[in-house]
Amino acid sequence: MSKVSALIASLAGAAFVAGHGFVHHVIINGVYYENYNPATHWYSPNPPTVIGWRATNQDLGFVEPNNFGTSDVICHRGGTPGGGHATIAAGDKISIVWDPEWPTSHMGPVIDYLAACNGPCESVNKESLRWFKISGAGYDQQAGRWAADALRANGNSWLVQIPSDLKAGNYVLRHEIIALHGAGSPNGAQSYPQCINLRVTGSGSNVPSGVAGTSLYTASDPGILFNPYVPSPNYPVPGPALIPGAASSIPQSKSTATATASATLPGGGNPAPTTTSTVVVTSVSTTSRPPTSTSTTLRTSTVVPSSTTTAPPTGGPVQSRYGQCGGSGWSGPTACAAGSSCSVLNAWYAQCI
Ligand SMILES: [Cu+2]
Repeated sequence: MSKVSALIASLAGAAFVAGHGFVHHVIINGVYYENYNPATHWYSPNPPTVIGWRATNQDLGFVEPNNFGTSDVICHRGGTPGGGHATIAAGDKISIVWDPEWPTSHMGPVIDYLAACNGPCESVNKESLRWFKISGAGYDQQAGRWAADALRANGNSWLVQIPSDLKAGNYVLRHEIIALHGAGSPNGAQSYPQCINLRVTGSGSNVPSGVAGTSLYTASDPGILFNPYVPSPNYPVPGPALIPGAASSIPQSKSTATATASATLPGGGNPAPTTTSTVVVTSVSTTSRPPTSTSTTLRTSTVVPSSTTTAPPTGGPVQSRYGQCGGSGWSGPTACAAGSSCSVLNAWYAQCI
């Protein structure tokens, strides 16, 4: 392959990888909580304790319909519970912020479920969770756009309201975008489920019944096997019906963070401060950053390694954002695409973030 065609091939690959994403953080009543970052925490020897579930979606990819009957669909591939949780009052709203920007090509619904943990969510068996749908937005005929487009237009974020009559307790929030750009073909839809541990407070008594994650969808559901390339699609949002009283979505707006908090541990405390000298990169977003006026619970900081390369490449191979750019034995590109830089996560892995 010539150098030119090799470059074209690598750029094409970069474009594909950039078409995916994850929930970078959430904001609850002005408080910013870092989420699990599959692109950095997985490789870190000392990742922070976060509210989000750990998973093996290092490619920022998806779960395919042929796996909708497997546990991978519950809280993404290989999902295991987040080590902490955030607290939210029933009736309050949570802003869920994706990164990088959700691609315009990936049209589809945005769906949110809750499941009671009946104990600490940090040690829950995901197979035991029973999910009920608190919102599910598909194609908005009036606005003429998909929920995923509304999400992108809303600063790449989605606002969800916890039912005001929900019984207090520990719940997992399963937030999901389903990308439909390939859904006209069998096994062509893409599910991006993201799970977050919440402790809900309040005086309600409602615990809606739900279904197992592996029973949410099948590959042949009308909302999974669906051709989106028609005018004003009449799209059936897949999965169980909304719980009584729930709206397909609430009016969307962006949330502003005025403080940052770390995850609360199952027993109620905060994680011990990180005192190691290990480099832990906790923020990769270029569109939004933790506020600098922080509460005392902020425990991690963004440490940019001294070996970071920020100069834009002037030639030679370029790695795309979230791709590998260094580490022991690495012979691939060491320059990073514009907007990202090469950060050393450990001796074996450096990454464009
Ligand atoms: Cu994609």
